[in-house]
Formats: sequence, C-alpha cells, structure tokens
Amino acid sequence: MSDAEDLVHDNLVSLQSHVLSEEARHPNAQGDLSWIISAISLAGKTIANKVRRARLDDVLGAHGTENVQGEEQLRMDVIANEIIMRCLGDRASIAVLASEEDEEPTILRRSGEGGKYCVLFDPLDGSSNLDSAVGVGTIFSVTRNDPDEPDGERTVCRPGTEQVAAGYILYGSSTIMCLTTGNGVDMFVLDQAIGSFLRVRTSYRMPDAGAIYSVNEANASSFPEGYQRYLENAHASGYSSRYIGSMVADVHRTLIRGGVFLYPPTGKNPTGKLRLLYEANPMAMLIEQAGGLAYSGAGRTLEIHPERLHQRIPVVLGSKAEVERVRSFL
Ligand code: P6P
Repeated sequence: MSDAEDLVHDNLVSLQSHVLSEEARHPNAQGDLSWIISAISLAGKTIANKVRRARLDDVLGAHGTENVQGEEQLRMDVIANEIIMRCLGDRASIAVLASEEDEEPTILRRSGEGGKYCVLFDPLDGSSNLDSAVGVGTIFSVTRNDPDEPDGERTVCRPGTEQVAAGYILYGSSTIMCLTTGNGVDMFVLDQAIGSFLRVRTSYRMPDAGAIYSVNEANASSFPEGYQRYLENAHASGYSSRYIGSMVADVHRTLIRGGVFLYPPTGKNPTGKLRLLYEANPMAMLIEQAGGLAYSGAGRTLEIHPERLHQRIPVVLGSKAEVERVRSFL
C-alpha cells in the first residue's frame, strides 16, 4: 500500500466527522439526528469524567430516593440523568425524552414545534457496580416522534424495529461508544487528551460463535427448564462463564469476543429484569446490525410491541450460532 493509501487507510476520523459523512449519504437529511448524536457524545464525555472522579468527588452511594422501578437511586444515577437532560434538552429536534430514572417521559416539544425524534435512555446502567470500579454505561435509543400521538408514553412505546439509531457508551478501562444508525455498527474510543471520540472500528461484524455464556447463575434454579438444560450442555461442552453484572460491559464483551448474554425469567423477575425500551431494544439493534441475534421468549426482541415504558422482558442475545444453540433448548 502506498504512503498516500496508508495515510487514507489510517485516517483520523472523529465521531463528529463520521456522523456528518453518514448524514451526507442521505440527501434529504437535515442534520437533526447528527445533532442528537452530538449531544449524546457531549453527555457521554461529561458522565465519563464524573464516573472517573466519583470516589474523589464523594458522589458514590445512595441518593436517598427510589426510582420508578422501586430501586434505590444512587447519586450518580441522578447526576447522569441530569447531565443527559441538560445536553439533550436544548436540541431543537427532540420531542420526547424517556429515562429509566423518570416515571413519565418528558415532552419537550410537539411535532408542530419541531419535535421530530424521541430519545430513550438508561443514564447509568450497572451503577450499583460503581463502588467496585466495574465498567458501567449509558444506553440510548432514538425513535421517530408520532405527530398524531399526544401521549408521551404511547409515543415512545414502539417496536425496536422502528429505532433510527441506538448505542451505548461504556465507561470502562477506556470510554467506548458503540453506535448504529441502521447501517452497521461503528465503534469510537474517547481520547481524553483531545476530548474527542475517535473511530476505531467501522461496519463491525461480531464473531458468529463463541464458547462463552454470560448469565447470573445464582438464579439458575428458578430459570425455566429449557435454560437449565442449555446451561448443563454448556458446562458439558467446556464453555467459559463470564458475568460482570453490568449489561453494557457484558454486551460489549459479547460483541467483541462472541458468545451469548442471557437474562432469563427468574423467580424474582418472572418477566425478566431488563427493560425492553432502553436496554434490550438498543442492544438488540446493535447485536443484529453486527450480525448476531437477539430474542425475548419465542420472538425477536425488536418485534415486541411494548405496552409500558418500563416494561421488562427476558433477553438472549449474542453470536448467531450461540443464540440458536440456546433457542434449541427452549
Ligand atoms: P443481576 C444492572 O442493575 C442491570 O440492570 C444490568 O446492567 C445487568 O445486566 C443486570 O441488572 C444484572 O442483574 O440480577 O444479575 O444483578
């Protein structure tokens, strides 16, 4: 490869330039989605800084309130939620914001006022792991606003197939954004020295197989029988078990190394623990765009018709061969 080709091949591409070049591929795009992704990037950089300093700034621990899930809110949950609201709130094309931390969606502007998109997010998934410095993350999903639907919750309760963009930001040993706008998966790493997410993978394809399963086996005795038979088979087949207990970290490892991530129905969470709209759907879109599969019960996760904003569902997602292997036991 000539020096010039090398230079082009090793081009330095920021998230900003990547998003603008993607926008240029759609002649009728007006840049609204680009602005939203830019706001999510700003929120991610700000949260990354706060996560790194949480112990120093003494903002770990309980906030003293419960969220709509009846879970104890941590101070960092509230801080991350506020950061995202402040970064996204002034983007003129956003109609509705829906957060895991808020019972109701926030209606910012109607379609008549320019509200074109809805953004759903889990501001700091896995935050209970913060005190042990385990990777945590922000998960986001972007859908189109329904101009004829006045109710915020009904507007965002759309099947995952209708997402126009989805992704996560993993605050781990490095800060990584994984993003899809429906045209493959691209990955970016935050270069803190210049404050920019730099593209490291484009059109990423995940491994078709991987002898790794990721599940909280403490719940195994209450899994439906088919999951238990799958686990017995995995144990007998020499699979490795990897479970961090932070969905963004577990899904990122699955994307990179292959394998399967499962959160089955359990005695404590008979419909599964993970939330459909702002955890399972964005992850399912990423996994499918990278060549994997994502199922909830008998059906494809992305085809579920949501009934409630905070609806929970069981999830099996990962490498095509591994998800099919799990399904063969269900
Ligand atoms: P368990 C974190 O609380 C979370 O929502 C996901 O990030 C994670 O995958 C799951 O719950 C872990 O749940 O029951 O295994 O602790």
